[in-house]
Order: sequence, then structure tokens, then C-alpha cells
Amino acid sequence: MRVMRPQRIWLAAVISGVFAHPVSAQQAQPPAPHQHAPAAKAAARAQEPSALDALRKRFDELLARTSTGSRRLDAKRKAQMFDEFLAWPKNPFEIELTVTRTWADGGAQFLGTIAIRNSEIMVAGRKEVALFIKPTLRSLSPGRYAFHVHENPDCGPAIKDGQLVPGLAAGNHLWLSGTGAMSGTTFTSHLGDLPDLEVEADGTARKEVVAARLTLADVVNRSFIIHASQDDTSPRMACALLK
Ligand SMILES: [Cu+2]
Repeated sequence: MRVMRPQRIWLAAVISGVFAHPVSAQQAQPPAPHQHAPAAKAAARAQEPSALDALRKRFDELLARTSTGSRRLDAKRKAQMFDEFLAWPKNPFEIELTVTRTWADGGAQFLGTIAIRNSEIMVAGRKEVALFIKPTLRSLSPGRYAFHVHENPDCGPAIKDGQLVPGLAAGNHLWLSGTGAMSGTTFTSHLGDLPDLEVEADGTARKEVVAARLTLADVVNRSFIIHASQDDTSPRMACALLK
């Protein structure tokens, strides 16, 4: 996890001078053609600029409106600033990601969205960064579902033991590197192990999930997987990605 550095002062200037309201990355995109079929809707969304491309564009626009952005920045410095922006607890961006059912072949069924944003929570009297994940999902069976960040930005199937397995291309859970042994506990290293996703009796999931210690920076070029039950090893039922 990154620590707040002095050079992030420019971010504070940005927030006070430029922003009034949170911005959704997808608000910047043109509206998709009206579609009824979930598969067609998922396909239409797949044609849109990626959530990460939209986010980069908004960041560039933001930077251009600051005194920092008016100077010539080399690509490396700009990329570093973008990374810092993603890890910043007060980052005002909310990013909406498309959630689809996983598939072995054919199209992906659109299930809804998750909106993710950085914020802060109080832990034992001190502030810590957290990623807030607001689902807007439907067409699911009521219950609790294992929910994780997986390491690859790929919702597709992959072959295991000669079988095409839906969602397998997402790879393993996200682990925090550099902490030594993989203890299996969230605090030490198992960052991708999110609280369960809760689906109501009407088949919708709307309850926000709070992932302590994660930021947008940790989920760029990753995927979110909703499993078929509370069991972490159950099939990968649905997926969203940020790339
Ligand atoms: Cu998982």
C-alpha cells in the first residue's frame, strides 16, 4: 500500500479548485444504443472505451486544468502521477464496471454494474484507506456469494484438466506481494478476499461492500469475481474487470 507523499499536494489543489462533485468514468462516454437482450447489451458495452481508458482521459483533462498540467511532463512522470491519483484516498472518481455472467463459449449475459471508489474508514480510531464497491445487480438467486479481486483483467474461460472452465482466465486471488509468507489472512496478504456479496430475496444486490486497505490502484488491470456460493472454491459465476 502506498503512503501519502508530499508531491500529492498537487492533488489537494486539484480537488479544491476543480472538482465539485464525484465523476463517473462512464458518464464521459456516449450513451450505448438501446438494447433489450442482456447478451446484446454486454456486447454493446464491450464496444465502448474501456473503463481504464475513460479514467485516463478524465485524468488528462483534470491535469490540463492545473498549473502542474500546464508544464510539459514526460510520460513517465505523468504515469507516476496517475498511479498516485488512483491510490489517493480522496480521489473523487467513481468508476462503473460492467458485470457479466462468466461463459465457456458464446456471449456474456449482462447482470448489472459495480461502482468503485476510494474513501477512508476509521479503524481503531485512525483513518485508513478503503475501496467502496456499490453493486447494482439483478437476476441472481438470493444468498451470500464469495467475492474476490483476481489477479488478471480477463473474465474469459481457460482450460483446466482438458475442460473449458468459465472465469478461469482471471487467475488467482490478488495477493499483496512483498509480505513474505502467504498466511491466508486478509490483513497480512490476502488483499483480494472481499466481504461476501449479498443478494436480496428479489434477486438484486445493492448493498455496498467495503474493502479495507484497497484502492483503485490495486484493482487496475485486475478482475472482480463473484463465485456461485459462499465457498471460495465454487465456480466463478460472474465477473467484472478494470482495464
Ligand atoms: Cu475468487
